[in-house]
Amino acid sequence: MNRRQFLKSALLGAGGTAIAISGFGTLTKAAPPSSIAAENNQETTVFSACEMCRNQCPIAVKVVNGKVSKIEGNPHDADFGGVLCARGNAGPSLLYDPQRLKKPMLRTGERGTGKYKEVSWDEAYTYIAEKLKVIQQNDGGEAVAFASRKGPHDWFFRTIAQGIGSPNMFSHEATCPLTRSVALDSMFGVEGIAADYGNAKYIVSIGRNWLEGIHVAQTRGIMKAVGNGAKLVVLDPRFSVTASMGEWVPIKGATDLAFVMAMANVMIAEEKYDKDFVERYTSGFDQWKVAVKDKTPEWAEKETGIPQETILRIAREFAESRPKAILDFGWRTGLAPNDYQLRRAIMIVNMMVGNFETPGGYYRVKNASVVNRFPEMTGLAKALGAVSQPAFPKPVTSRIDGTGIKGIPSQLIPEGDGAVGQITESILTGQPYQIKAWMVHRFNPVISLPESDRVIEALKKLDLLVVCDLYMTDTAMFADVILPECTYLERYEQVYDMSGLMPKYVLRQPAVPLVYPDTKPAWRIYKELGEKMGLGQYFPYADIVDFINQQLTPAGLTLNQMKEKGVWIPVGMKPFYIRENDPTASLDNVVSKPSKKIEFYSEEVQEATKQGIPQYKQYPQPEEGKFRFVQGKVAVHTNAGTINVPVLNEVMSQNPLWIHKISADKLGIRDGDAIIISAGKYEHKGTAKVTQGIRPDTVFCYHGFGRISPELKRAYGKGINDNKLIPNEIGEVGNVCTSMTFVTVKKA
Ligand SMILES: Nc1nc2c(c(=O)[nH]1)N[C@H]1C(S)=C(S)[C@@H](COP(=O)(O)OP(=O)(O)OC[C@H]3O[C@@H](n4cnc5c(=O)[nH]c(N)nc54)[C@H](O)[C@@H]3O)O[C@H]1N2
Ligand SMILES: Nc1nc2c(c(=O)[nH]1)N[C@H]1C(S)=C(S)[C@@H](COP(=O)(O)OP(=O)(O)OC[C@H]3O[C@@H](n4cnc5c(=O)[nH]c(N)nc54)[C@H](O)[C@@H]3O)O[C@H]1N2
Ligand code: SF4
Ligand SMILES: [Mo]
Repeated sequence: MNRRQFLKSALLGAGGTAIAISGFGTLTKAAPPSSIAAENNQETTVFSACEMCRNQCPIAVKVVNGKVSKIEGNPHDADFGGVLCARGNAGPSLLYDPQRLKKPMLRTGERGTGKYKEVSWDEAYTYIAEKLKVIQQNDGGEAVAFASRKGPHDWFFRTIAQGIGSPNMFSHEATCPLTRSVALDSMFGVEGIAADYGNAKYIVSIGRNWLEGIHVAQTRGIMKAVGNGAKLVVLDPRFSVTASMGEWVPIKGATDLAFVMAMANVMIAEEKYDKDFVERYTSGFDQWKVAVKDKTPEWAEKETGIPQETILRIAREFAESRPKAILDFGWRTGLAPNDYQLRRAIMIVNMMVGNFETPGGYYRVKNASVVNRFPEMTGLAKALGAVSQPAFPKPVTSRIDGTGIKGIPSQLIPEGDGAVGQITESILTGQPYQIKAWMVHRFNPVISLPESDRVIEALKKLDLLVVCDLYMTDTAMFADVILPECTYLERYEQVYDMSGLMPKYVLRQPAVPLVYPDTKPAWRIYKELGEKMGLGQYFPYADIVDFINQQLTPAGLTLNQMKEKGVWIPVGMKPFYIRENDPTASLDNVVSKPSKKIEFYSEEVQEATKQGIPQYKQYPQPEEGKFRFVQGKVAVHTNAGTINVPVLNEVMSQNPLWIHKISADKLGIRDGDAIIISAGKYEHKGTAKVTQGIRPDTVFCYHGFGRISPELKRAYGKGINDNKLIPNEIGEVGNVCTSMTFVTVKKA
């Protein structure tokens, strides 16, 4: 498919209906079932799951003569409505990209010089197994760090970590929603809380940009709400596509907590909150009242730069729309060091309008185990089974990031995630102990973690770096061993629980045979590596079909059943909100705190950070001549994952720096000019996009560009790598801090 055909299908919805307001944000609806393709080429449809980003939307893959001709949304899933985003449409372009990794490779030259030789899988496994054995013997399993983007591959990848007794397993989440997870855990005792955007009447975004940071079901929800007349208010230092759909509130970066506390102040002063909800279901309101007592709109105006009348009006409108009002809890949430307190405050204000377990509010994710707590629904859905593994050796030390240690802030870091930015520090400083090897799966630390140069320095110091990816990424180019995975269109994955208002399971299955026969799926790679390392007992499955059967049998399902539609939802169950018909219904089944209360004040947080109730912290604002540097997602790319995918690269291969016209004029910079951006000792070349759509004290670019691996032939050297400019400051609960860097800009 060339660029024109792609644009036609992705942005205009060939044969389907375009349903978004902005070209870049367009979602395309599935075409009606297409007739048998012309010229006797039989078209078949395979129901599977997308992986152009980690949302894993259900898809319908059209296959003609053993080749993927087109990908559409899976019409069997009502939450997604048969709709895909532009990146999902681009799947075939990734699948058939000749620049993909095709064979395992061993490094033959200096790190970063790109000198590799192709080897057999057996040679690659042997090399890794021998190196790890030496490290394990000399330094212990804990000297090996494992980092991956969270997902269904983790069962296999982390089995290696657990097998060698390493506690140092990290997800990418510290760069993404970690502070939100901490907030939800501390208040509800569980992270699985979601928002019912589609039914809301008033939605306030704190930098959540649904039209570019796409999640098909959420984005559709927002569009449905707005289509039904809901008001959308967007706090963002720049004018995002989402802001263009509602009221833009150009807030100063890192001051959102002041805005949220002032909303609470108004709602309490004017008694515009749901007293019954607060009394019945929550604890700690008295402490919260004290915390926000002096946080008036007048005070918040000085912090946020937003007029007090605006804050007052939004607080009133929000409270008056209750309970169908959502103050959004965000997705990429590591903006400032104490971001977890912002997320806690957001959820407290939500609970003040009683928007929990009612339509148009928040709800507990209803997976099978939650549903089975309700007698009227018992048995309609059964939980997936798990492949049972023998006991792993117990790690002999604690983790390098202190996760789980009581009495310090890292007590709050979710065990399965950790503070991934700490790996760089432990390699370079040896503190708290030395990391000697790093196993990386589906993750690109050089571009995704702050301070790229420091990450590279760390990678160069390792005894062993193993990277499993689809491309020769900016991290892979420093690896000792590169393992090529096949794409999502060529593999099965373990069945995935994607429950929302009802239980839901999603299947990924191959649509076509391997395009490059020497690539393999993760479930096979880590099983084979494990066997080579003498860890075979921890992989008790013959193949992935056996693995899936071990999951499905306890759930009363079969693989053939899953293949039919690609998704499974319980027969005879409807989406449900516990308080829809009875606003006093018990929430004991969904609030997982031992107190069974939604905890505004948290003893656990108090113990960890001495701030059991959110307190405001003032951070510096840019001085004259400097700018706050913020970043974000673009609709046609996924993070740093798709910039080299042919059709997506053709649509967008650069990320100019947004700068306000007034600021640009002062610096003599015109639209399209070459510029130099500086932050402390780091510098980056770029081009300027002069716009009115940003605060004059802020600059912005889309994330994921400025790639340094020459093997990414289309993406190499184009655009700005934001993380080259951002220091590796680790936030209070292990999060990255991506909105705290000040830069200067000059004409090149
Ligand atoms: N098309 C597409 N969709 C995606 C992704 C993708 O890469 N491409 N990635 C997925 C992933 S991994 C994620 S985490 C989500 C992210 O989804 P979002 O969290 O919605 O997206 P971002 O674009 O990262 O950030 C949103 C906005 O935060 C603003 N911002 C920066 N600092 C501040 C601040 O201090 N205060 C306020 N109020 N705003 C601030 C930025 O200007 C930006 O517009 O999107 C997901 N969906
Ligand atoms: N400064 C700054 N930093 C950020 C952000 C920001 O906005 N600003 N955003 C942050 C956010 S929200 C996130 S989620 C992270 C994302 O950072 P990462 O977790 O690194 O995610 P991606 O860049 O999406 O992709 C990682 C790698 O997965 C590979 N990949 C894709 N599919 C497969 C597959 O099937 N198998 C294997 N083995 N590999 C695959 C891709 O080729 C890519 O190299 O970045 C974070 N970093
Ligand atoms: S949001 Fe788009 S890219 Fe991500 S899984 Fe869904 S269709 Fe694929
Ligand atoms: Mo993310």
